Amino acid sequence: MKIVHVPCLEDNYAYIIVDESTGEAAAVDPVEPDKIVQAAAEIGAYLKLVLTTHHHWDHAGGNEKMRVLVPGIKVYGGSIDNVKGCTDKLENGDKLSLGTDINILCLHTPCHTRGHISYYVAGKAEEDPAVFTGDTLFIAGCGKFFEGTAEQMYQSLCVTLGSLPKPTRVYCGHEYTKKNLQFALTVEPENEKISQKLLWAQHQHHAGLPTIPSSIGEEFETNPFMRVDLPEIQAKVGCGSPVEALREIRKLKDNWRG
Ligand code: GBP
Ligand code: ZN
Repeated sequence: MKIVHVPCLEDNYAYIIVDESTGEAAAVDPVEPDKIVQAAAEIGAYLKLVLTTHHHWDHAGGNEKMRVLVPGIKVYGGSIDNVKGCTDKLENGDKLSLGTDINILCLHTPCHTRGHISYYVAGKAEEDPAVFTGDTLFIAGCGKFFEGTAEQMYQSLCVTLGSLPKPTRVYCGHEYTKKNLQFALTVEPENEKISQKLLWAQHQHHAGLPTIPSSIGEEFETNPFMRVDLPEIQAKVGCGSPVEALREIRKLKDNWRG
C-alpha cells in the first residue's frame, strides 16, 4: 500500500491510502477536498472511501464536498460522533476492505470525542501495518479530553492502540510533534530518546518535512501519555496509578505554555 500525506489548513494532515494493485484509494479526514482530489489524480488513484476520525470541522468539514466531487464515494464515521456527510456509520471492530490487498479495522478510541474512530490498516503481509489515529494519539502527545475521561483515554491510548504490533506506523491528525516533545522533556528531562527525537523533529520542521509516521513502539518510548504504566513516570507527576498520571499529565499540558 502507498500512503500519501496531504497537509491541510494550519497543521492538519489528510492522507490518501492506495491499494497499488487496483489503484483504489481511501482518504482520511479530507478537509480540503480539492487538494485531495488533485493529489489522488496525480498518482492515478481512484477514491472509493472517506475514513473520518471524528466530527470536528477540521477533520470532517470536507466530507459533503467530497460527495459532490466524487459521486458514489462512501463516507465512514463513528456511529455516535455525528460526522457531517457520513453515509455509513461504524462500530468498534467493523472491518472494511480496499482494492485487493488492504484490510481496515475500525477501532473506537473515545475521549477527544465520544465517537472517535482510529483506523488500523493492513496491506500485504510483508508490509508494516499503519494506524490513523486522528486526534486521539499524536506523535509524543494525545488529544484534549473534550468529550471523555482519563479512564477512557487510558483505554484508547494504552490498551486499544497500545495493543497493536510495535512496528505499526502511526499517522495522526496534526503536526504537533515539536511542541509535544518539548513538553515531554518537562516530564522526563533525562529521556535521551525524547531529546534525540526533538532534534530530529526540529530538522524536519526546518526542511519543511513531516514528522509522521512514528510507530507504536517509538510512542511507548517517547510519548509521556503512553508511558503512564511506568512507576517512575507516575512518581514524577506525584500519582499512584496510570489513569491518575494520565489525568495529571494532560492537566499539566493544558496549562503549559511552551
Ligand atoms: C497548539 O498547540 O498548536 N493551537 C494549539 C492547540 C486538536 S484540534 C490546539 C488544540 O487545542 N488542538 C487540539 C488538541 O487536542 N491538542 C492537543 C494538545 O494541545 O495537547 N479542534 O480543532 C481541535 O480538536 C477543534 C475543532 C476542537 C472543533 C473543538 C471543536 Br468543537
Ligand atoms: Zn479534534
